[in-house]
Amino acid sequence: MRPDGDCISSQFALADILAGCGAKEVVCLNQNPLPYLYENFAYGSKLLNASEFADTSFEIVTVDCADYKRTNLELCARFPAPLGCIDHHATNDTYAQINIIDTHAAATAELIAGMAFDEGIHVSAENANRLYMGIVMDTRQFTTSSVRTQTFEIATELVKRGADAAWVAVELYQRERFEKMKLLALYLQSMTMHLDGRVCIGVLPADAYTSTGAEKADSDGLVDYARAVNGVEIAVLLEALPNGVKGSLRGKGPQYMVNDLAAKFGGGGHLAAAGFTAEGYDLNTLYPKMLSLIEEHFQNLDKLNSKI
Ligand SMILES: [Mn+2]
Repeated sequence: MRPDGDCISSQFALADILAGCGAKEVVCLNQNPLPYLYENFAYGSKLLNASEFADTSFEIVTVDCADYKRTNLELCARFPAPLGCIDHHATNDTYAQINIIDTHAAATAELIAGMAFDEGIHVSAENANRLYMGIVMDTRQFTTSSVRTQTFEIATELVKRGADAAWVAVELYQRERFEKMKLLALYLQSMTMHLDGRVCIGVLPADAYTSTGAEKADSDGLVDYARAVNGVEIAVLLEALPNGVKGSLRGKGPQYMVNDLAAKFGGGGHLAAAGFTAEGYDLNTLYPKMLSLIEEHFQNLDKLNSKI
């Protein structure tokens, strides 16, 4: 569902690795279309719609997916016992027969690259580019708290094997659609400071996509602009959906545990980056609720800190 760069890179890299190891046929499945930003990384294997895939002679391996239901409900029904799961989300509930979960990995691509290196599996220059892209995306160019020494070691190894850091940067950061910039302008306009400047919230109204011509995936990363403001500790993007609100949360560090806030609306994610979809809300009802939950969250965090 709504695959990000790490997901796409992990899918196509693993498909390439498995094909190289002798798998008869490997296909990649998603229920949403491929974001255009990653189209130059998504080749070599077929990309099919998860809701239509019914060939049960295949085994399912998920990547970068904490919750099996996010692949596609029809797929889950047809393949109730997935063979494998490779992931780095703390909220992964190990739903597969073989679960390879490393919550310290900065990206699933980092985990897959490390596994390939450990096993002495050939990593082509194309695959090195892919895996490098996944790491760059999930670490926001090596700037997240999830970055560790292994992240750099694995990235170095990928560059040695042919990953082109400058090419990947142009692909990811210098090909924005103008419509996305207009969506960003809407978000920036809406940004409002709260709680003595510790919180910045911005919203995208229901007509944000039709008025700008942007795509759904174009909202990825907008919330980082709210977090970029000096003094902001928690940043929020609230996006109106036909029957609810999609929220993205960012903390200025893992100590903000924004996944706890996302969990209040049935979501989850990482300590510094989390999201949710709250059904039955609109922007007018969710906004004040989110603000009071964050206020309460700060009080709890302050209590926690004073105990230490
Ligand atoms: Mn990831």
